[in-house]
Amino acid sequence: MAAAPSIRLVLPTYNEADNLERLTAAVLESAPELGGILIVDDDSPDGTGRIADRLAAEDSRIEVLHREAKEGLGPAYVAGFRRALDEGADLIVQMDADFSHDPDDVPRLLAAMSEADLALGSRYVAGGGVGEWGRLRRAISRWGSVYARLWLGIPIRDLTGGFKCYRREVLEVIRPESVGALGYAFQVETTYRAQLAGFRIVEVPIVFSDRRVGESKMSRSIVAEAAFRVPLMRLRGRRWSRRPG
Ligand SMILES: Nc1nc2c(ncn2[C@@H]2O[C@H](COP(=O)(O)OP(=O)(O)OP(=O)(O)O)[C@@H](O)[C@H]2O)c(=O)[nH]1
Ligand SMILES: [Mg+2]
Repeated sequence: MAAAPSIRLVLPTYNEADNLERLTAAVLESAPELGGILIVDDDSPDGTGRIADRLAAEDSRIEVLHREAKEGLGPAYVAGFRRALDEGADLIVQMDADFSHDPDDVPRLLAAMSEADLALGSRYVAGGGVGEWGRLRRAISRWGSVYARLWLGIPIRDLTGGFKCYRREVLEVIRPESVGALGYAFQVETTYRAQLAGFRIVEVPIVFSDRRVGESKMSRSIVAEAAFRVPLMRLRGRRWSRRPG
């Protein structure tokens, strides 16, 4: 029998003190096949990092990567992916720590990996959706994905989501450390590179809920970054067009 793949969850946190403990417990319960959770905390002022240390001391499946300052989601993921790869992970899951991504959806995302190299939790395929978001937030997300899809000419419906599972080879080929984006554009570019490199991408319907506790970190600059980076991705995309070796 083949050995079970080693699966790690990378969980970026910034001021998630009221969510983190419940979230790690819920994920470990719903997806016991997870080999470990790597919390990547950017020195959250609300003490999330200390909570993470306590959780790690209590449960050997939990580990913490402390970073010195808030640098944005992209760099936090890059650091987390690097650590997960160095530790030999075969599958690397990423999700938000604010319960917008349902811990009970993790097993479905993992199941999709039997026929995919990259599985995306998707709000914009049949069966997916968003919860009680305001009209503006809804429109930005929806039209952001359409905007990116039209520029990039790829069939993915939800390009900006942050609930994903990568096969390690994908991260080795697309080199997220060279993406540079901080916000949603990071999600778009990693998926775009994977598509151009010929990897199999599957969208798994999810319902995304608004964060229940904690403050929103969505900002105008993150949306603007995505708007200007997407056309640049298209221009530079050719170099990623190769099939994985
Ligand atoms: N390490 C780290 N984590 C971050 C940073 N920015 C956001 N996060 C975390 O990344 C995940 C997604 O960020 P959110 O702030 O929920 O972004 P969003 O879902 O677009 O917006 P809101 O839910 O409205 O705040 C959450 O777990 C955050 O705590 C950052 O700069 N560094
Ligand atoms: Mg959120």
